[in-house]
Amino acid sequence: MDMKGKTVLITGAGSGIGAACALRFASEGCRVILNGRNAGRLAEVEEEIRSRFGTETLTLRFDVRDRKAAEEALGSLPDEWRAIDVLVNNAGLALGLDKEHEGNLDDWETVIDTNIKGTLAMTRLIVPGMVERGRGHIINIGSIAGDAAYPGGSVYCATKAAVKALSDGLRIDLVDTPLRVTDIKPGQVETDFSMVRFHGDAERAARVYEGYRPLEAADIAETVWFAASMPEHVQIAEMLVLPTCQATAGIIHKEL
Ligand code: NDP
Ligand code: 8X3
Repeated sequence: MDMKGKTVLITGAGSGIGAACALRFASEGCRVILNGRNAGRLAEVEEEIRSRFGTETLTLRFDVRDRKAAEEALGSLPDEWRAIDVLVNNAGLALGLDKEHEGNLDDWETVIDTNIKGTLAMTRLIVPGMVERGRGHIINIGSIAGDAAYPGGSVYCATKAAVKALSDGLRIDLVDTPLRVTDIKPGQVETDFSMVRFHGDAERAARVYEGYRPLEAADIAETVWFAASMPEHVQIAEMLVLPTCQATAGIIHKEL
């Protein structure tokens, strides 16, 4: 479908998959609303979009866990930015790789609040407008982690299983509308994800991607773009996207 001039809101757009999605949509003439918490990183993405593509962007800096802040930020949108066509619920994280009976409850609360409640709040705030306008696409960034638990991943995996359930449920609830719902489920993508997961331990984070070629953020952005740009009668419900050397969350062929 013709995406030129469409308005796309991407959460967690200051880095990784979110930033790559922002660039991909902007490269096709979409107007992108960038969300995240880190003003500096968002400004860099905004600048790159302006200099490379010259398309319009707008930054809404808020924490997706803060419902009130999200509501206020969306309420502050100028009229010409209000009709959001595509919502990419991308903001998310894992913290730690601990056994379920040993991990840090505060970290887990952050993960649950961001990945599940943040996604849900954004959906609740933006989808009613899409329904009123009779058009819109919600693209949630799930994970292979949502398909099956792996050692030390139980809470993160549970949140991504929840993203799948929220996506499936929303698709059911919107079945009598022209809206589309997609769950993109990446395997290993080299981003800041592991640095965040391991609380800034760069060596441990780098080891995650050693000995094989992981996906790049741009690979996932391509699949997000694909889903968004398909003809209106085509709904990509779900896409599991892995590096060629990955078979399951735990089975990755590495040459170390
Ligand atoms: P990054 O850490 O690069 O990106 C995560 C982004 O989310 C950051 O820009 C961060 O920005 C933002 N974010 C985190 N918490 C919040 C919050 N509370 N409010 C607003 N923004 C927030 O990692 P990825 O790009 O890899 O992760 C993007 C998504 O992809 C996540 O949902 C992740 O679970 C998922 N994913 C990643 C995979 C991988 O292997 N990398 C595989 C499968 C799924 P800031 O901190 O500045 O707010
Ligand atoms: C991120 C991929 O396998 O580390 O969702 O959980 S994994």
